[in-house]
Amino acid sequence: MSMNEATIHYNQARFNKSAAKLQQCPTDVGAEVAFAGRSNAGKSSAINTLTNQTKLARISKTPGRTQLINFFDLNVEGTRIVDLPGYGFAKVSLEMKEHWQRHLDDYLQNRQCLRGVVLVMDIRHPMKEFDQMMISWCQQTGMPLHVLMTKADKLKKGPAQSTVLKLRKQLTEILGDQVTVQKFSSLKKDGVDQLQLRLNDWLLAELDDEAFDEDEFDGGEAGED
Ligand SMILES: Nc1nc2c(ncn2[C@@H]2O[C@H](COP(=O)(O)OP(=O)(O)O)[C@@H](O)[C@H]2O)c(=O)[nH]1
Ligand SMILES: [Mg+2]
Repeated sequence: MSMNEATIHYNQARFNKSAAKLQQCPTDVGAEVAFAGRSNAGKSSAINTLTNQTKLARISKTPGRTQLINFFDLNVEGTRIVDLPGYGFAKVSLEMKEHWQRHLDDYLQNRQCLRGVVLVMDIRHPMKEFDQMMISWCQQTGMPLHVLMTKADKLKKGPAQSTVLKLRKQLTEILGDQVTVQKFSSLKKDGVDQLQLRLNDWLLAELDDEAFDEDEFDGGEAGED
């Protein structure tokens, strides 16, 4: 057990702010995890289910905010979850799409406190173009990736499980242990514990490391001299 007693209570997540560009994001310190996914994949529902709140995603759905990056603070200081803008809405202009893409790129390329990406896919429609784009980006940057195959309640247990196993195998071949894949259902609240454990790993890792370093220092272990 680590010395660090911090526990994240996801149900205490609170809206912090929306950002239209990188300079408007909260100060780039601490640790955050970003949720990405195609429009309608089930991202907002997943965030609601994770936090056991209905208000959070409503905030992200407020007109004008759907194309912004929305930040939610967690109870452990400096930890956040981030709702990235949905992708694939047909009704916006090409110009808007390009603006959005630059904005998202900017965030992904520059955000130092980003610890991992949760990529939300509809289990019935995995690996669309946007998903492949996010996966290549994670591969190029070494960013840890957790794939949430949601709406699992729409498939029978056997097919749902085999879809997960197949994608896990495929992605592990490319990304090794940088990637994890799970099934999820917001409707059935299935997979919440597994998601929380993955997020805890990312969000608390650094805090644990700091506690660990301190332990070693206090322990006065012999240095190499
Ligand atoms: N059956 C089922 N429907 C879901 C699930 N998650 C989301 N949905 C539905 O899928 C639609 C899109 O969900 P939403 O969370 O708004 O997707 P977003 O655009 O990715 O944020 C809505 O009608 C949801 O009710 C799920 O786990 N099971
Ligand atoms: Mg949404």
